[in-house]
Amino acid sequence: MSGGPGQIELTYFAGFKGRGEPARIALHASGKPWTDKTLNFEEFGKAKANGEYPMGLPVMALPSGKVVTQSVAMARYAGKLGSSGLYPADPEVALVVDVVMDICQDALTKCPQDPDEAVKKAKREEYAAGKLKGYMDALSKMIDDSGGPFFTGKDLTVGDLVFKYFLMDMITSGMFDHVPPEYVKSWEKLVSADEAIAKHKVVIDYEASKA
Ligand SMILES: N[C@@H](CCC(=O)N[C@@H](CS)C(=O)NCC(=O)O)C(=O)O
Repeated sequence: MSGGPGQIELTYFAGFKGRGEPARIALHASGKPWTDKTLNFEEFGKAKANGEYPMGLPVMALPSGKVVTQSVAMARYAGKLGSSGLYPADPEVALVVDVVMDICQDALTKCPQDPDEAVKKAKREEYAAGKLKGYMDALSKMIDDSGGPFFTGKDLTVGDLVFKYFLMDMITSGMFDHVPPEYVKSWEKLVSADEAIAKHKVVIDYEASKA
């Protein structure tokens, strides 16, 4: 990986995949030069106190000098660069990718919070049994409809990456408070898709580039 003035720079938290990883993988697959800038929580906290990153991370600096936020938009942009095909050219296939990414954003952003831990636990359990289950069912049906292993069929897209790193990894790593890692096991198709994504050459090549 390389970078510099006039090139792409992605900034996200050090040691975290989450909302940064789909764009990182797509940038790597694009073959374009880019820089992976990471901040630890202390560095982020200081920068935020100074008025930087008002919308949080990730942040992407473009070759034009423009700086943007919004992880899904970045994944989509990165998927269009080069010839990776990670964001499909066909409008209807691209729409399916966008639907997956928007469902995953909804699943995260509608997740209830509460300062009282007992109330948060109750709200999260209700969410897992209700709305989140609905999102998981919808995603599973999309794999059924595509024939798998991925959301648009046999080709990996940024939709698959967003699904894995925003949602599946978040739950299976235990970071989704009060939603247990084994929750995902109720959706066999989603577990299989997650495994197929992890084994895809684009992901393996990216991982190897970090080693
Ligand atoms: N809609 C934004 C949300 C960004 C966001 O909330 N990022 C989190 C980390 S995943 C963050 O930086 N939180 C700390 C903050 O906003 O100060 C996106 O998808 O990029």
